[in-house]
Amino acid sequence: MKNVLIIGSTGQIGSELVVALREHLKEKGTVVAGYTKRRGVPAQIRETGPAELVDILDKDNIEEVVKRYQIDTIYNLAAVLSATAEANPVNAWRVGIDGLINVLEVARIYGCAVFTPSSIGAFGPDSPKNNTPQDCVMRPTSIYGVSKVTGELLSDYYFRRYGVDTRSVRFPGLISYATPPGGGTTDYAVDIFYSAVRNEPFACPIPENEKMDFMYMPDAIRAAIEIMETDPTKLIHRNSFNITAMSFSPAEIAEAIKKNVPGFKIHYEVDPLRKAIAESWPNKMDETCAEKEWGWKPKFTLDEMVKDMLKHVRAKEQQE
Ligand code: AKB
Repeated sequence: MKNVLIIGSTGQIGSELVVALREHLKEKGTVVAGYTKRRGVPAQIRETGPAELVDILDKDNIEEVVKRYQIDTIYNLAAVLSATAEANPVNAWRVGIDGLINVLEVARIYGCAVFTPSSIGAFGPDSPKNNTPQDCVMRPTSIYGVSKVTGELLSDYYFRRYGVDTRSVRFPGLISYATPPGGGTTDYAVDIFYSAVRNEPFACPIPENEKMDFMYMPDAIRAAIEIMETDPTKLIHRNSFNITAMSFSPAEIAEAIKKNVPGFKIHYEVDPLRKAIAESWPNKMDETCAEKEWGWKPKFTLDEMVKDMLKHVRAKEQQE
């Protein structure tokens, strides 16, 4: 990995991955931040390296940037998250799949490696809920999940058929203070921190005891870098590896927050759409394939993540 293009560099994962990869590669490479007209590009990203307009639905545009910067690795982070995707399934499919095939075609022609994150959303109600295996029945019921499974299969197809070096992970709900997520089912686990530091009660859209997998962003960023740098001969799987760091329900994260913010209060205003999606996802995935094949190991536990999030969200709120 030397010259990297990050498509979707201003989103929840992208905005932190650009910074981490620029720091990781230093003068050994270039990290081009691909951004859209709609979102623009924050000063921090523009001032620390090249930034280019990249429309995932425009293959010629992707090709031109890849050629100009001699890109060898593409992080394809353009996605419409699960709850938002239900409002416009055709758009979610276009971004997730028409966009992905553009990226894969450019990668095939120019010999790039490609990382396209999958998600716990790739599983469905027929998948085992506990210790959900790496390889099992998927059959997701959300358009987000349908496009994630299709993306996994398409990425594996390009590897088998053309040798394109595609690799990825199934991310759990990601928790970060830097850039807010938008339209996900797991977003409550970010929003809850803003209520806690403002001393406001939190109205939770997910049922009290509904468990899902989660991960703190520093672990997620490390996973995205490590998997692309791992020795490919060790990989039995490619698209995509189960990875997780913690599994909790709204009641459990609320308890962990209460240890630090004793007066914190949560109540439940369940959103039927998010409830249905959450119920179709695993309680906890089994990540032993990622451990064995590329040494994956998360660092942050629930309590460590909660402490760190509270510290940073408090600091952010005080600045505003
Ligand atoms: C979502 O909730 O849609 C995402 C995900 C788990 O992929 N955060």
